[in-house]
Amino acid sequence: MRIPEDTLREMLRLMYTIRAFECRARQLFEERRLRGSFMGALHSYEGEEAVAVGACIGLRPDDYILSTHRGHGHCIAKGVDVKFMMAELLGKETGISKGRGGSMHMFDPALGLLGGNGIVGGGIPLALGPAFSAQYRHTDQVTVCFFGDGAACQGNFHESLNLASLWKLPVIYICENNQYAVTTPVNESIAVANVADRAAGYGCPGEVVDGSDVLAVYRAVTEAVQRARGGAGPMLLECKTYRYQAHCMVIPDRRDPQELARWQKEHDPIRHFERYLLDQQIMDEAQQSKLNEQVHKTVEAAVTFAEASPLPHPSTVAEHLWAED
Ligand SMILES: Cc1ncc(C[n+]2csc(CCOP(=O)(O)OP(=O)(O)O)c2C)c(N)n1
Ligand SMILES: [Mg+2]
Repeated sequence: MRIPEDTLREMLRLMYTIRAFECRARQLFEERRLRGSFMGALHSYEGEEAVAVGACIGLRPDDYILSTHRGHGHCIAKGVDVKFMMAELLGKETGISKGRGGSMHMFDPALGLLGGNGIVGGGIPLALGPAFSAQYRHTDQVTVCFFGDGAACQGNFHESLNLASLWKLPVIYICENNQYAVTTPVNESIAVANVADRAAGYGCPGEVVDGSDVLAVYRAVTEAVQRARGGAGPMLLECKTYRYQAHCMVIPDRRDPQELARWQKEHDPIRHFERYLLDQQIMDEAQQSKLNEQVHKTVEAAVTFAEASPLPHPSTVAEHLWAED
């Protein structure tokens, strides 16, 4: 599969953007927490960038995604402007969810982003809806449903995969196996070696993918999307990955620091892809650092935009609660 060079450069730009956004969001959280101006919890996607980017870069704007509590990477990869995301984090009227949602509830139907979810596994049954709708309307839109290894242990995972497979719904299930659910390691919660192995129980294909390799994710998702668009039904992809930060900003990290250091040294998705682009002479080091600099400027401009934006006016508290708004 030949990937155009512009697409490869865009993949790097998106991964840089996710990392820079997450890093800046953490700083803001730390600075602003006591003033109460940061909305809700914050779960960093640093380390997992290749999954969102590899999965979303080949999707069409009218394809749907369902995100999670750790969802900023999904939103950026699906095309949301970081200034509207930053404004959402600060609860501002200009935020992507008009300041009502915060980190876990970013939503933009125009981009096919059907929302994050504070309920672990909450997006898994919801994905059946847009997938059924696309099948019923005879469009060839697909739905990509992201969830974690912890979410894969919820009962609704089993019910949903069974139904999706039975009805051949166009869903691509992407399990982001970052090895932990808060502090519980996967080998203490999942009986089989791979979440993808469970696909056999639903009569659909399952595949383990290197989640630190954006091209591997892209190839696997492209194949799954082609299948789903062609009416062959769902597929379960398990992307093995690792998060670089604690579960969230208020829970101490109990993982082995050496394990984290090993993942960062051997599997960093950005370093890995930068090296590939250099080796293939698609970008040189100067172009990479210029791109990274531009991304940091964009994220900084997003902070300025968010800080300058107004809070929602109290008189609008009842607005945007229902679909007709
Ligand atoms: C139904 C439900 N149970 C528990 C929680 C608390 N909780 C928030 S995140 C999380 C762990 C989720 O792990 P995983 O699905 O692997 O996602 P990760 O955080 O690793 O990305 C838990 C238990 C919740 N939000 N919702
Ligand atoms: Mg996890």
